Amino acid sequence: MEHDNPADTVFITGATSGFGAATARCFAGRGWNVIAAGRRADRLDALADEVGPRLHPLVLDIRDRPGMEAAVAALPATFGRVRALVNNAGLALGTTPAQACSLDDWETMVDTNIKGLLYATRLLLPRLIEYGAGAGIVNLGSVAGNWPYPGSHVYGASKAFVRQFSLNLRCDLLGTGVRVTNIEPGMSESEFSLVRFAGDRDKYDAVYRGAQPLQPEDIADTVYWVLNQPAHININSLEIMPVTQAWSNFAIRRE
Ligand code: NDP
Ligand code: 8X3
Repeated sequence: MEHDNPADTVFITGATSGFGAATARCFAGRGWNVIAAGRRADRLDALADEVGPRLHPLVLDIRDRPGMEAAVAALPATFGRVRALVNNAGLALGTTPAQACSLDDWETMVDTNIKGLLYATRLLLPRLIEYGAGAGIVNLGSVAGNWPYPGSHVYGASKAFVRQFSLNLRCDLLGTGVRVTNIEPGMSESEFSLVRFAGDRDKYDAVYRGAQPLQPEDIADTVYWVLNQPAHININSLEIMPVTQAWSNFAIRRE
């Protein structure tokens, strides 16, 4: 049972590639208005050309709090009735062990995955609450927020923050009708691994070689499904892996 309303708007962060771009196409293709946010203006322009006037490109850096405040305050009226926020923008930088990796990279992950997500959430909550029943926030967590692995340190911890923040938000939003979901994907094929390995194509290929990773469209369809459940249903969290991925044994250091 779906509740599409042509006047409904979804605000998607990180819409220039991967999950975000696929989600923008998915919602626009089903009649929603889409605010597509990200830093790369050329990508957003191309998406706007492809999708048409249903898509409002919004060039922004989610780490820039004053810029975020100004952008949300200046949303055009036709895109102002926001029913859904997809907090998707995020990144992992490297898999170097904690004791050797860059403090700048840690700060970038915290500023993007945690603080940027907080800015978008807090700034859009009044509009979502005004919409009421049927509104929702979908956060892009990760299996890395649930399970440890070497080199995940701040990235995984930032996603654990997103998971707990999602659950805590539900408590505060009780009675507003606004739903909150944390989607926790496993290995997915996107620019994520190019960003993580600083553009190293060999390392990117090695991540996916011989496996069948999730595709951005798989996650987009899941986001769409979550946000189009009947208004009385809240999907709290969804952990999704490709069939070709599973857990492994504990590591043991032996002398
Ligand atoms: P991509 O690298 O393809 O997309 C990341 C998006 O985030 C881009 O659109 C990028 O846009 C945007 N972004 C990054 N930093 C900023 C910023 N400071 N301001 C605004 N936008 C920003 O990766 P995915 O699509 O795979 O990842 C999307 C989300 O899903 C992330 O949160 C990621 O952690 C999570 N995830 C990914 C998994 C995977 O294996 N791929 C698995 C589990 C979770 P731009 O650079 O133009 O600003
Ligand atoms: C991305 C999935 O396993 O590379 O969040 O951390 S993983």
